[in-house]
Amino acid sequence: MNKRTIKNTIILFKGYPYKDSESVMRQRVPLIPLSLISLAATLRDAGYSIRIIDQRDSVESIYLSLNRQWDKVLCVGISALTGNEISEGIEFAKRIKRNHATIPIVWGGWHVSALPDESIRCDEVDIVVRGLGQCSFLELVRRISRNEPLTGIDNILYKSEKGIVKAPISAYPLLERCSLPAFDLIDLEYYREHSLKLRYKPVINGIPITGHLYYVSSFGCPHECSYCCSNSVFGKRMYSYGTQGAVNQIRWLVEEKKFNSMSFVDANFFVNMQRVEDFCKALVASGVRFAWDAQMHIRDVIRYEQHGLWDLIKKSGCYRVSIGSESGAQDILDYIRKRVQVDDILRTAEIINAHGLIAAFNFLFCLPKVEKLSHVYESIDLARRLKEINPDFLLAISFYVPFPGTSMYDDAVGAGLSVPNTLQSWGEFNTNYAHASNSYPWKSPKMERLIYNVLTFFIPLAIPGNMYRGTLRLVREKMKSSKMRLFFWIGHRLAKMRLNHSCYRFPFEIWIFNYYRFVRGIPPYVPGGKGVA
Ligand code: B12
Ligand code: SF4
Repeated sequence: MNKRTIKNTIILFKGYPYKDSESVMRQRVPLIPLSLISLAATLRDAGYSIRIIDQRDSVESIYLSLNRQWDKVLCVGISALTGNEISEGIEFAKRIKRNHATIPIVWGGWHVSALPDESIRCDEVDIVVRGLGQCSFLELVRRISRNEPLTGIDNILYKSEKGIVKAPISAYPLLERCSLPAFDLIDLEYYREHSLKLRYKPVINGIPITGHLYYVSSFGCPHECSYCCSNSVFGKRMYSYGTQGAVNQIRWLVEEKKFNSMSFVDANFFVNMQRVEDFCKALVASGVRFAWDAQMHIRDVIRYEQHGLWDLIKKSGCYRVSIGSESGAQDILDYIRKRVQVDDILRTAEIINAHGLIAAFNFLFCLPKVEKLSHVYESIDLARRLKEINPDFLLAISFYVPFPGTSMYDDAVGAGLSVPNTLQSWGEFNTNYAHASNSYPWKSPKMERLIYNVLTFFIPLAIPGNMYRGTLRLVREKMKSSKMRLFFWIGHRLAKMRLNHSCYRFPFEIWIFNYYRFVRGIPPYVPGGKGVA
């Protein structure tokens, strides 16, 4: 290496979450690397040169494309969620270790933050950064560039000559002082074009959608749901970017880059009411016209109603909130520490409906240790009542997949689940319920079938909505043949009878429907796993 070469480049890498062969998306739909552009912004502003690797190619071709740049590389940052992203990260790191052994490899993201001690033991990991990367990573990079010791940087673990050093955990500095994600460092047009493939609704609130984007304005959540590892990654706190800066960036993304639909993927966007009020007011004042949706906790829906904030939220472009209702059984709500009553969920639905927004209610099933058939029936009853409030409400179902760093994960292990104990083997951990659940001791195919049949077939057929998914009215509009219309009408009546009598045995309608799918070459349904709050 030329002695005068300045090592100023940081390579940021994130693999793809699904193994191609198991992909529920069936093709590589590019996922915008939010974690990488969030880290990149602060580093770039401090004068470093950033190379983001955004999953478009195989690890092999990515590695080769970097061929001439290695002399300038100061360190490599790898971001990974549990599962395949780890495998791809390790594969990439192995190649670097083989040929450029002195380049430090820093890992961050949800998995290594939840299991830092186990992760740092992996040969392909030199340093682990826990939680918010924007803050610790910059200081880390500065020390590496000056060849200084890493002592005194909180929230990291690293390998030293004396062994593994574990720095204390502390609250992060104010995120308001950090630079906003560097969207300009990636090929936004490429993501915009692909984003349209995922939309099933081309017009929202009268706005023809030209691009959909995940946007993040805050991190962390003070709640303690027992299936979610937010607390083990960010603590029970919440950190947010400055409001006006985020609104200016959103305006640029909408007006210049044509992303006029956004999902705020904050862990819990609405948790700080003052922040949301300021944010929505700033959006309205900016005049930006776009459609957005976000996750919301049941208690926040009620709180916002008490403070009269719903009209403002709607005016700022919100058209849908996703609610983690999870269950209609109080026992289960208590077990998952949702800290709400079943009646609160119904009240939530009334409020959202009264303000003319759409809610997507997520139900979580197949939990270890506690779940009984009677709980499922209670959830079915709740789901039905929610759809009766507004047939356009969406019902989303998730089947529980255990993730480390949560208390329900400990219950899953207690219930006999055998789990990996190295970072490498976590890379093989299957995050897709349909593939993984055969190894779950609490698996109940009978319960799964009931849930799937009722929530995705009988309820939508009995109480059809019209808005976002292909439910009955929409299908009927499209149907030309009167014979098909008759079939749907019969199915609708039968589904209503089933709901009225809670009778779901011998679901011959589904058998006929599946036969129809089979004849048409439509693949069978694959249940998914728990994703977000
Ligand atoms: C958008 C999203 C998706 C998208 C895209 C995922 C992707 N791979 O990009 C889709 C819809 C595809 C998806 C799918 C799934 N998801 Co998801 N998803 C999210 C969501 C809502 C936002 C992620 C995001 O982009 N955040 C914004 C970025 C900026 O934050 P970040 O990644 O945390 O990065 C920060 C820090 O972690 C850290 N950091 C991250 N990487 C690095 C690297 C270095 C070097 C450093 C220093 C720091 C660092 O610094 C960053 C900036 O502060 C999160 C919940 C959340 N609010 O974060 C869940 C979440 C990530 N998903 C989750 C799950 C379970 C899933 C699924 C498994 C669900 C399923 N069963 O099908 C699948 C498969 C995901 C997988 N295992 O790879 C879990 C992950 C748990 C885990 N241990 O991995 C989360 C955390 C939800 C939850 N609360 O449980 N998801
Ligand atoms: S599931 Fe949602 S509300 Fe519950 S702790 Fe996680 S982020 Fe917070």
